Amino acid sequence: MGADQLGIAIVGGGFMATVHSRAARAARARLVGVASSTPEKAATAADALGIATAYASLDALLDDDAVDVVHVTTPNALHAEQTIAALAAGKHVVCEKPLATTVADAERMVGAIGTNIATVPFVYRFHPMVREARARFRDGTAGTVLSIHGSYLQDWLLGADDDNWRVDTDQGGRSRAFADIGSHLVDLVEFVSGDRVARVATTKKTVFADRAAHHGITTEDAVAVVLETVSGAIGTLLVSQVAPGRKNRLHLEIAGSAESVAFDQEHPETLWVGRRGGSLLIPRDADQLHDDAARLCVVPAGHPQGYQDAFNAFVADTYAAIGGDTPDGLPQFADGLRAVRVTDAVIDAAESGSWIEIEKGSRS
Ligand code: SOE
Repeated sequence: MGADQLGIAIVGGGFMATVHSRAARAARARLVGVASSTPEKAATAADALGIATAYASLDALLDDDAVDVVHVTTPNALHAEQTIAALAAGKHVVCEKPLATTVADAERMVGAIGTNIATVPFVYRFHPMVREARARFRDGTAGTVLSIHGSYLQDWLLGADDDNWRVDTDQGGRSRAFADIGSHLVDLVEFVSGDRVARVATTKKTVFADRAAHHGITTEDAVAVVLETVSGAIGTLLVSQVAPGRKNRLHLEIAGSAESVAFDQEHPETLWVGRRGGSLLIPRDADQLHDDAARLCVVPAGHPQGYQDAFNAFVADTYAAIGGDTPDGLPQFADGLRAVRVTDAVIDAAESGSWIEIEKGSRS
């Protein structure tokens, strides 16, 4: 079934619903309808997204045979129930990250997949220069992984008046900054390096216990992680949503025994490659890239690609998988579960003050 035969429905009406709808349209799929927390909010979202049908409920959406794929873009605590219902109704699912607020819920979601396609938008994997970085570790050019240094910094929650459902444990889960954006970072660490986080030690900070609408907040504004990988590499991650001037600055540098690679999501058109005998900045020029990176170049070098292009590529690969293809690097529910496991360990490590082991590593 080609993407142009797929009927798409979206659950939720916020910023991410808009991003998902643009990507579905770019894939030439049919946007059939929207459901939200109330019929009125569904109608507002349908109008804003230019989609014909506003469903009275999720059940009404799932009863619609015209819907083949459900994009779940609601608050984290709703993902498990809504996704499992959609899978049970025979729908394919794209569920926003974090996949769930607990490992148990994420495991239930993985268990409910059956023969459906179920993906999670770790979309930074779809920047071509991320694929180039990954290719240099996969083919041995960069050597073995020695150290990892990553950060993901934002400032949209810098003020006490800044508020969002994510700060609320009941809607977002026990972790906020790491679950929300650290999940992207740790996914990218493992995706690019080909290594896996074995154990973590953490410290975290909640700057505002009281915000405009939420009080007694315990979820973290910032979190610092020391990690060791299964292969024995070491690393540090800093994740903060209270870093003035940083809007969506995901930065990852991995040192291999032959080359370092560094990627900055706010400047995705180049990849820094560091060598003892001199370093270079590789441009996003399909002719100079590994095949898996070149395939994601949709405009020539010098015409910058960005976040929505990466999202579009993720959705296009999801729909291709529904059509029977096996696109390389597609983040599926198992990857979403992985990120939830690491997030859980990060918070456990902060609360215990001890290293938390996720899996056996060469140093543990
Ligand atoms: C807010 O932190 C947010 O929209 C995240 O939820 C997204 O996953 C990230 O890509 C951009 O920032």
